[in-house]
Amino acid sequence: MNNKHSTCGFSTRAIHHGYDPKDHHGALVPPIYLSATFAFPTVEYGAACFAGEASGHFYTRISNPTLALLESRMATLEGGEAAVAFSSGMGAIAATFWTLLRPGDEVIVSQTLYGCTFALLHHGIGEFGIKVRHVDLTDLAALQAALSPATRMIYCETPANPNLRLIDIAAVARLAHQQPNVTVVVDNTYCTPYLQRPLELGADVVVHSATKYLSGHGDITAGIAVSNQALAQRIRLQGLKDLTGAVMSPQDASLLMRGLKTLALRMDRHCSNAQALAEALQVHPAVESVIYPGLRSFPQYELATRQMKLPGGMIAFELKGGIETGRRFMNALQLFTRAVSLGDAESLAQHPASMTHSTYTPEQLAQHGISEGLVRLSVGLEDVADLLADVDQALAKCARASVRKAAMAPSAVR
Ligand code: 4LM
Repeated sequence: MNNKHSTCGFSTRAIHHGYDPKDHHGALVPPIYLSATFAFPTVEYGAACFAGEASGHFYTRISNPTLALLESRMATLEGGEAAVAFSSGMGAIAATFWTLLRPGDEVIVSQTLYGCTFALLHHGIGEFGIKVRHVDLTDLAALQAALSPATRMIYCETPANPNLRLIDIAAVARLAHQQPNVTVVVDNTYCTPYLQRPLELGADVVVHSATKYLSGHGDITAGIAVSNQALAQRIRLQGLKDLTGAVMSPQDASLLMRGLKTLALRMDRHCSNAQALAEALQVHPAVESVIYPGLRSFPQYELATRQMKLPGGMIAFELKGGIETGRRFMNALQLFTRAVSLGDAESLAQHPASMTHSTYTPEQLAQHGISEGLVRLSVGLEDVADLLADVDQALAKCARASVRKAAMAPSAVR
């Protein structure tokens, strides 16, 4: 693989790393190798490939030239040695868990997680003899107390989906690595390596839903795990090859590489649009509270500025009047699309408690800091003036509805 850009900047590597048109008939865009299987020159060579003694592609569930190029790009962008491509974020997360955890092990996970990751822990690995312990990882004393000789993994999202709580990756990794055999895994979906690089802060594995910002156009489901050579190889040969089989398709790898070329540009725009919207929401009289790492009112503002290059494109907020007003707001949006997922060019709005996090019971939602009234915005790439206008008209509609409702209430009639 061509590595002549390995010392270049982030965007140059996102566009060029590992590829030279000269090696591919001058093709500017890397070819898509659709082949599921690969010819062996001899039976002996085939056997050596299977024994791990010869390099070369032999079956796409294990490796493929298009996937290999994507993986090398993701590895360099995350500051890791190797990456493994999956057919979804959940594929990457499940394969990492199944590879690294065994019955009798304990995994310490942060309080708030994406709904299906939470479900995988509780209905998946939690039912196979692996103990799952939710710990407030912002409290290092609580983490210290929770660590035991059986702890094999610490897993977190930072910022967390959907309430944007941050975990100090360097502090958690330092504490975790005082004990042997603890792997720190960080879901970096909300940030991407352009905003935050957990491996450089001491984490061992980074996982992604590449369905989101990395691909950026809402047209694939994909996942990635990035780590050192040894761990990535274990995740590939156990988690991917045998335990899940959740391999990315070569076509999706090509679309994902196209997305990576504009990742830095897109993230800058997502962040500047989100900052403007968060500031506008914060001063609006209909709004109860806004959670956005770029606001000085954000409780972990200092950690956000230290750990993240920019505050990201996701906002969570509550309206006065709670979820009823929140529903009216979301139904009144005209430019924002009512949809789950995030990181697309289109701005999206959704209700975590009844959608992405409906895998939590109402008690678990309260316990894990996901309030019923929370509205989540994935701020897209549209013109910020149009986004502000849409939010403003939707807020005006729900405020008018609240005034009407108050006027019709029996106490007002009297
Ligand atoms: C959503 N999220 O929030 P796949 N990790 C994080 C995520 O937000 C997601 C996944 C993993 C949403 C999907 C509907 C932090 C997904 C899972 O969907 O399996 O690629 O990623 O809206």
